[in-house]
Amino acid sequence: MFTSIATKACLLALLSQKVLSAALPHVVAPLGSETLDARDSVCTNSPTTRSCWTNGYSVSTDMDEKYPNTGNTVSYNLEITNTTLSPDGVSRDMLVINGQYPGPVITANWGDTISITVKNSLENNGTGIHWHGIRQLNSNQMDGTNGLTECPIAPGQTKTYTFRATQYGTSWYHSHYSVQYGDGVVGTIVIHGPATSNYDLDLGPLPMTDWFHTPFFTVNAEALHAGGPPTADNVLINGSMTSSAGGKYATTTLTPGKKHLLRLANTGINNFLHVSLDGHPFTVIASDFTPIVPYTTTSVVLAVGQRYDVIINANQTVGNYWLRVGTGGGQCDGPNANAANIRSIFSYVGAPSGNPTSNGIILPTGCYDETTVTPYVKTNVPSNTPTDLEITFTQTASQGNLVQWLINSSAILINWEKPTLQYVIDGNTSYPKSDNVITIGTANTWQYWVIQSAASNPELPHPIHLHGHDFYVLGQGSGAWSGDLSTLSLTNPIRRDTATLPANGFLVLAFESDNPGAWLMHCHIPFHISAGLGLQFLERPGDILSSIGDLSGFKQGCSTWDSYENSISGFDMGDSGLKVRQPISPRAPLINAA
Ligand SMILES: *[C@@H]1O[C@H](CO)[C@@H](O)[C@H](O)[C@H]1NC(C)=O
Ligand SMILES: *[C@@H]1O[C@H](CO)[C@@H](O)[C@H](O)[C@H]1NC(C)=O
Ligand SMILES: *[C@@H]1O[C@H](CO)[C@@H](O)[C@H](O)[C@H]1NC(C)=O
Ligand SMILES: *[C@@H]1O[C@H](CO)[C@@H](O)[C@H](O)[C@H]1NC(C)=O
Ligand SMILES: *[C@@H]1O[C@H](CO)[C@@H](O)[C@H](O)[C@H]1NC(C)=O
Ligand SMILES: *[C@@H]1O[C@H](CO)[C@@H](O)[C@H](O)[C@H]1NC(C)=O
Ligand SMILES: [Cu+2]
Repeated sequence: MFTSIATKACLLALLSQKVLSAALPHVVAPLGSETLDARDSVCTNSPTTRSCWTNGYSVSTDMDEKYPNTGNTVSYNLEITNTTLSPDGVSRDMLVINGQYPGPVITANWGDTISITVKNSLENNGTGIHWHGIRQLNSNQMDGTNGLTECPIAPGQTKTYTFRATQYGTSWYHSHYSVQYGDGVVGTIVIHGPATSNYDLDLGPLPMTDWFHTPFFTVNAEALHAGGPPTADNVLINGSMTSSAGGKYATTTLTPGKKHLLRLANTGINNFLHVSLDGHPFTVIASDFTPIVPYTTTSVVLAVGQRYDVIINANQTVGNYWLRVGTGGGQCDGPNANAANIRSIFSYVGAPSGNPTSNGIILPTGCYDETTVTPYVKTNVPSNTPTDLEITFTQTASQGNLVQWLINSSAILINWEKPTLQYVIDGNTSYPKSDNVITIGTANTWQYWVIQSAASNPELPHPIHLHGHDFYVLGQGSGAWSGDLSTLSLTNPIRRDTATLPANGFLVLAFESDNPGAWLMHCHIPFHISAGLGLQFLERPGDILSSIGDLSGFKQGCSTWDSYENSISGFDMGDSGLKVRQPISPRAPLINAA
């Protein structure tokens, strides 16, 4: 669609980008006063020219509109198995990828095609992998969302997910089969691309997650009937932590005098995570997949699903330094039994062995998003009135204190045997009410939503994640949104794939209908999506089949899943609570999402 640019001049890329932008209401600004090199005539990425990429692409490129065609395909095989591991010294049954936890880092270059074959070697669960934050442009059936874009992968079966890396930066992938990722089916994604600040070395991802010692299906089943969030046992940093049973601190090596890129990701369940490194401020250069104007801070906070790319300058005395991680504090995100002791070690080459003795800041607490986030590529969003999405909460004594989170009075509950794409194939628009389908018919228009959490709800924030798009955060605050359009932030608003709906507050979002598909939007806390806090945008159903092409994999997947599910008498979907209403039913709790 985009003419290839023979020259390597980024300036030409910028010009061509502006022409392309005319088709959409994007406003792509020229480079500002930042001391970057994107206008270099030879735009080759190097430690001193990280804003450049190659072949006319740079950090100034609007990746919603344009991305390189490398012609390369990177391939991975992921096998999901049931095993026993002890990430923090406490041994437990886990469901893991390729025998390791976390799973392998999926690494590609911006513009590559990624092809990942997932084999389900579990005995008693389906599976399906979602590639968090990946836009899946015209590849909705590769989104890995059981019950929307695919049937689960049955035991013994495989599915190959093929999609384009249209964005660059840091993300993660995880099972979208009920709450399975809480038992270990998680890994990280690195898409190499340009950056808004220079660095020498890429340390790769540092995934962090709150952690339970009890199998997560059990934790979730109890949470759905409990009076508040369960207490997590620990937080794992890069898959490791200490506990009274042993374990060890994860270690990351720093090279003296070098600037290091570190890719922080909250791959967790319930806890917000505040992160700092003793003696080393962070220069933050990306939030989720969005490059941002760099800012420097002593700590960052990540909601579940969020990522920050930060640069660490190893210019301190050669030695060992603590990375400190704290939670929201327990009032807003659920208690964590080891919250006061979460650390990992950053060790300079040449440092003596032994634990650090460094001093650091007292970490902030609370559950909120970073606010000093300004996208590097500027987009202005036209003003318009958002449609209400009302979040309410019920706990029903007659159903064993069943917890439900509802959107416009409906808790999402999907059918693994009949994903939304099947409705599209059938031309059937009679979606069950509890599928929470919102149809968006018109192409390439702005869609506006205000997610409003009722004043009577439990005082919990919700990290809201949208599949298939980065959204723009036009408003975010406590209490009821005033409805005053002049309060919205429309000039280069924060753009990302996960943002916090404050407790009893509001979140105003916008995105463009530029990607046909069934896209889930949901709270990323497994307990909450399991209790219903999700909906799906069925975006341009008339354009979906022509955009996604071959459906043989989808059909084959549903055929093997249906045989599997029907072969088990009284197949247990897990306790979504709604089991009380439908004891043996093909309707599954959509969990987790992400
Ligand atoms: C994992 O193994 C345990 C112990 O054999 C079994 O109870 C459980 O059902 C297995 N889980 C899955 C998802 O196959
Ligand atoms: C998945 O496996 C776990 C055990 O590992 C079990 O508790 C759960 O019920 C299974 N759920 C489904 C829906 O298959
Ligand atoms: C995380 O752990 C893996 C496996 O040990 C290691 O290769 C990687 O370098 C670690 N990442 C960081 C940022 O320390
Ligand atoms: C070390 O690097 C940080 C971050 O770039 C900078 O703020 C600080 O001034 C540097 N310190 C020294 C001693 O050079
Ligand atoms: C949700 O309910 C509100 C209040 O009744 C209504 O204004 C809004 O249109 C509904 N949203 C959708 C997507 O139907
Ligand atoms: C449409 O879907 C509904 C809900 O699954 C189903 O009951 C109905 O039979 C379907 N209609 C057609 C024509 O397939
Ligand atoms: Cu939530």
